Order: sequence, then structure tokens, then C-alpha cells
Amino acid sequence: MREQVSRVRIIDSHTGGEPTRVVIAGGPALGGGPLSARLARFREEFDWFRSAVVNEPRGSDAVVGALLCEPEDPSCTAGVIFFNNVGYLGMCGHGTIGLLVTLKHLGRLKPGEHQIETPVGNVTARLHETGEVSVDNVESYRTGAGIGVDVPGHGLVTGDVAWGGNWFFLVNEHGMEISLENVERLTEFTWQIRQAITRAGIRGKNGEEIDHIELFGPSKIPGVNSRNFVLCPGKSYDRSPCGTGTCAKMACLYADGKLKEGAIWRQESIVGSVFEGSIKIQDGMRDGHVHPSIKGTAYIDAEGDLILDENDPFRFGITK
Ligand code: PYC
Repeated sequence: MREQVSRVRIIDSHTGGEPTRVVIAGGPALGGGPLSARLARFREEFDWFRSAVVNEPRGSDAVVGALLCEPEDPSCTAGVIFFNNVGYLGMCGHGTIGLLVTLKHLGRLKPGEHQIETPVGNVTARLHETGEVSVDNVESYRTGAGIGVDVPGHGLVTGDVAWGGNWFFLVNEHGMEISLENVERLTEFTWQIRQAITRAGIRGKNGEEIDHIELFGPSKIPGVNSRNFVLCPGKSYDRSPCGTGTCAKMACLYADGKLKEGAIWRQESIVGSVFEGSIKIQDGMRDGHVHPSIKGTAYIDAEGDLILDENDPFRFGITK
């Protein structure tokens, strides 16, 4: 199969600076069934495709890939599997915003509400007349508060563990400046935190690895609540405020009594882009769980074919 793929049709966009590359044709045939099962097949049999699409030389550590899939649920407009330089994402907020703007660009979707199938459940996304996109994400919640870990060279670091479609360790107190000039130090620090929490056996609800680390600091933009730095699983940082990370943050704020249903939380990224978030509490939800939404904007910045030349030794990407 690998040798037969020579062209992959893609559309690139960025959401608040974070790239999304949607594969619209030429992707692997994953069959039908739930997206979680198709993701398992993607991982086991077609991981070379993931690497070919997002890794260097034609991608970069920051690119998030989105394989457009036929949804199993007929009420959904599209199905999607997100992936990055090292693996797969359950959900991706900036990527869902990029996906809607891509589908609009293709003429496949009009302003209004759309169900999108993901491996971790359906999400509702809304394309506004303004071009902005809102995403009602999966139920989010905190599973651990004020957990201390010993981080070599930094001492005790305390954070919360929360689910927002991916697993996050969220740190408010860290003494670091959240600025682009400081990205290398922030990356090294959060990478150390990630290794420390893994060593300490701190995991998600069902034993999942906590593979996103999020630091918070003040924003200088009037009306914006906070600025963040988010370390993604493959050691790149999120240029956007991170949709799933903002949802995890709002779940923690709600659990601490600092965010009420319907109030707006504005989260700035390290590059200065902003997502607007809020939460809903619905009947029958477990105590402390929230239904979060985020709103942001994406722009199409390229479209074309990836070419996998059989003579190119790096056509399947450079892997570490
Ligand atoms: O926006 O949810 C997000 C996200 C996850 C990883 C990169 N962006």
C-alpha cells in the first residue's frame, strides 16, 4: 500500500497561528465503523502516512494533521482523525476550527451547526456568518487538584490534572515568563514536568499518559483573562490558545468556583491569538463535569498535493 501512494490532496489553514493540514483525498482506506476503531487501524497499519503528511521535510513539528473520514453517524457532517509529529490526538479544538473553515472553503458546508465525529465522541461545531467557528467540545472535568511533582532543577511544581478531549497537567504557579522570547526555556521546563509526572505515575482517569502540559500567566490584552503556554505531545508548543487545553482549564476553574455557567473566559496564546470560552452544565452530568465551548478563527493558507516520489528517501517523513 505504502508504495502505491504518490499524491495526497491537502488544504492547510492556521487557527490563531497553529497549523492544521486537512487530508481531503489520497488517505488510507480505514474501512467503516466507529472512529476509535478506525484510529486504531490507522495507528497499526498506516502510521507511515501520518509521518509522511506532518513530519519534515514537507511538514514541521507544529503541524496537526486531520484525516477527513466518512462519518458513521449519518447526522454528522464529517468525521475526523487528528494526528501530529509523534502520534494521534483524541480531539483537537484548533483543528476542528480549521476543519470547518476548510469545509467551507471547499463549498461543503454553510454557516450553521454541524456535528463532527471524532474518536472521543461527537462534537458540535458552528460556523458563524462572521467566519468564526464555535466548538462545543466533549464533556470536560478535573481528576486531580494541587498535585505536587518534583521537577529536577526546578523543585516542587504543583498542578491539576484535567480532561478536555486530551489529558492536561495545568500549572498556575511557576515563576516563568510566558513570552515568545522565552519559548526554549518554557519548552525545556514543561518537558521536564511531563517526564516528572510520568515517572511519578500520575495518569489520566483510565491510565492514559498525560501528554499536554499547560502553564498560565497574566495577559496584557484588556478583557483577556490569561495567557498560556501549551506543550504538545511531540515537544512542539501550541501557537493557538489550545482548544482542548482551554476546555481543561475551564473545567478546573469551575471546580474551584472561579467560573460560572455562561461566563466568558478569554484565553490568549503565547503568540497573542485569543479563544473565547464558556461552559454549560446539563441535567444528568456528573458533579464537577462541564460542557465547554470555544470560539476562534482560522484562515486557509495553502492547498495542493503532497508528492511522494518513489526515489525520495524521505518521502515518508523524517522520524526520530
Ligand atoms: O487546539 O485542542 C487543540 C490542540 C491540541 C493540540 C494542539 N492543539
